[in-house]
Amino acid sequence: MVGDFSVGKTSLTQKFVNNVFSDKYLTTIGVKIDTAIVADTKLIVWDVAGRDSLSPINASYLVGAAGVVLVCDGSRASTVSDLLDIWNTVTERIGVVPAVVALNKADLPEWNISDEMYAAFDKQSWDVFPTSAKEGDNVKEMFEKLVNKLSSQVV
Ligand code: G3D
Ligand code: MG
Repeated sequence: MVGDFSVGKTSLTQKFVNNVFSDKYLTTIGVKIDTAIVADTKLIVWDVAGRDSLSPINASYLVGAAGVVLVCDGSRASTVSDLLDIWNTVTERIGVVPAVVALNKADLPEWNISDEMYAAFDKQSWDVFPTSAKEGDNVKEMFEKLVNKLSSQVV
């Protein structure tokens, strides 16, 4: 799970692995590792904490990752454009791996994703899902798509 601080990495992970959403998550320390079985695949989810999910230390957690979930907060434009930089960090570190994008907080009325951003996303080999960790929308679909890409080795 990569993306800016407070975009919903932990909430999406917890919604998927435990199917609960709490408005009172404590900021996690370090990295939390969760597992979920999707079809015949065991998915091991690394949820890295801190203000910068790809600080040099955190970027080392990328090594060995089979794929990434790029998470942004659709109501905060900077977190959306940051995904392109984050993706560059990922590919420099581990190459092009299967990736899905969660445009999270889709339940919020403010939505700050420009047409340019959608066009930039279209150029990438990503599958993009508007998600809500709060209401559950598209969370399962997003993780299942990643697993599907991992199993079929489609980047
Ligand atoms: P992070 O792990 O990326 O840092 P968190 O982000 O999962 O800790 O979420 C940060 C804040 O956003 C939390 O609020 C959380 O409740 C909220 N949040 C996460 N996903 C959603 C969503 O889909 N919709 C809405 N409305 N809020 C969401 P607090 O207030 O606890 O900091
Ligand atoms: Mg977190």
